[in-house]
Amino acid sequence: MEKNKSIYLSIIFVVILIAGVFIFTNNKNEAGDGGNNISIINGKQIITISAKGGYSPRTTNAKADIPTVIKMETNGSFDCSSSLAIPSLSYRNNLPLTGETSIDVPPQKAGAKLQGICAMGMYNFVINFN
Ligand SMILES: [Cu+2]
Repeated sequence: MEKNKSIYLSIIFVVILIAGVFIFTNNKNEAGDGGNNISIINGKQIITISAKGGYSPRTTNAKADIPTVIKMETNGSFDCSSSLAIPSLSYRNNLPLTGETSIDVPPQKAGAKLQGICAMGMYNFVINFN
């Protein structure tokens, strides 16, 4: 009986640990969401997204109906997130290992959604226009 109890406690411990890691990782991904990565300069909307071991922020809520530039920032990005495709813009490019790459985006309609994805399809980001 004592043995069953310790197995039971071990299982609870592991479940709490996994839940903790999951919550922590989610919080990290949400950081920067909500328009912090957007600035408007001379009537142009600049959306900054970093590419290194994935994309950050994963979700951006942007304005519809204005000219937009996506500024991809890389910084020693040796992983495949530097190999970027944005299918709905027919965009495909190998970003420099370190640097900034501007991608011109025509004004998007409200409700439009742009998805960026790495060459192998394991990392992605989404920009929602509203
Ligand atoms: Cu990839």
